[in-house]
Amino acid sequence: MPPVQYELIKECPRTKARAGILHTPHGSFETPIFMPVGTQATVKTMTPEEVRELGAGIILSNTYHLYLRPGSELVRQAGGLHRFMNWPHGILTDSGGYQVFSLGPLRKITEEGVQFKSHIDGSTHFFTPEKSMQIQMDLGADIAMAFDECPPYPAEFEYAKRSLEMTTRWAKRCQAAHTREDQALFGITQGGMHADLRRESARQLVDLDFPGYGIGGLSVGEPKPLMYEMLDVTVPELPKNKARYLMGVGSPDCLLEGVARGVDMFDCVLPTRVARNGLAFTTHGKVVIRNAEYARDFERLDPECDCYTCRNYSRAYLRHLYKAEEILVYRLLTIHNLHVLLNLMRNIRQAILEDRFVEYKKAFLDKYGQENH
Ligand code: PRF
Ligand code: ZN
Repeated sequence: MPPVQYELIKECPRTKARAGILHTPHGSFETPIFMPVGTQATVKTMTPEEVRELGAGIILSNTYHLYLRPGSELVRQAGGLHRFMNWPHGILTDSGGYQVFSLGPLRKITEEGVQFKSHIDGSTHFFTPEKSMQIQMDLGADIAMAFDECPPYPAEFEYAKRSLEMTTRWAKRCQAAHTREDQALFGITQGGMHADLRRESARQLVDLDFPGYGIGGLSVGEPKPLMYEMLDVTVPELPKNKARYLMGVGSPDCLLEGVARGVDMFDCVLPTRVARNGLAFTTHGKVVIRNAEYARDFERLDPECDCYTCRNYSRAYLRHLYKAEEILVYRLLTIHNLHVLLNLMRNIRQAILEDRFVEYKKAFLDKYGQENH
């Protein structure tokens, strides 16, 4: 039995949305699920207890960052990532592929792997599928991700085709190198913005029989309708009894649209990153707390939210903290944004279970408003 199992509980009769449970060595988590991002073995500004209290079951961390600092060997010596960071629940590590490709001119891709320069000290490193597996086995997350290439947007058909074929060969090398029995290895589908290539990639990876599938290469600058189209052609290729994870996507509208297309797992730096730029997601859209209009606004951040921040602080106070660069504001906005997304996922799941997902989605989006990026 693979260490991570997806259990399907209920399907929406009118969309591809589904409610399930993801069983891992560090607990079972209700899906659809949002995974807060803890790139450097910390969800920025939060203690693990606070993250847990907000309802998170599984978080994401990064091979690339932890390899460079403090080093995966050190994390292994500390007893693995769970113990090192004091998070005894689920962890998924991304493979480093995407982070390395995001370095742009600092990297060079060949069949063997990717050479890149550290963003910290400029030193040269080489990642291969085998190396990514070794690092992720050292980190010891519940779920490791295959080492993939995420083509830039837009990518020509020929480039995207060669890239997805290499990603499949890399996926096989990852499987051969991955030997940790208490860790699951998920494959990642690619294919650029080409429907045929998306299907081809998914079929090739399904043949390799991974215990779960990441859907990569989306939310890389394309218009949202195009991303939804790619999901529409990818997900039906994936097996029903395995988890599907849309990588790097986490705005409220994309979560709803992704769930409607059969996605079970999401991660995104958005809620934690924008919090540090003074931005809050609310049920009525985004609030830019630094704006002058909130200077004397003694209303709560979101009167419909029951998070710690909204129960206790006014917009005027949060704006004051932000203008004064007081670090408490980053924590307060992170608490709120994570609560909004985690609560959204709970509400989505309940709506699926009660056969009212379509109505819930429409009501949420009508109120939240449309976003185009
Ligand atoms: N591959 C990997 N990680 C990712 C992506 C990908 O394509 C994306 C794309 N949105 C985010 N994170 N390995
Ligand atoms: Zn709130």
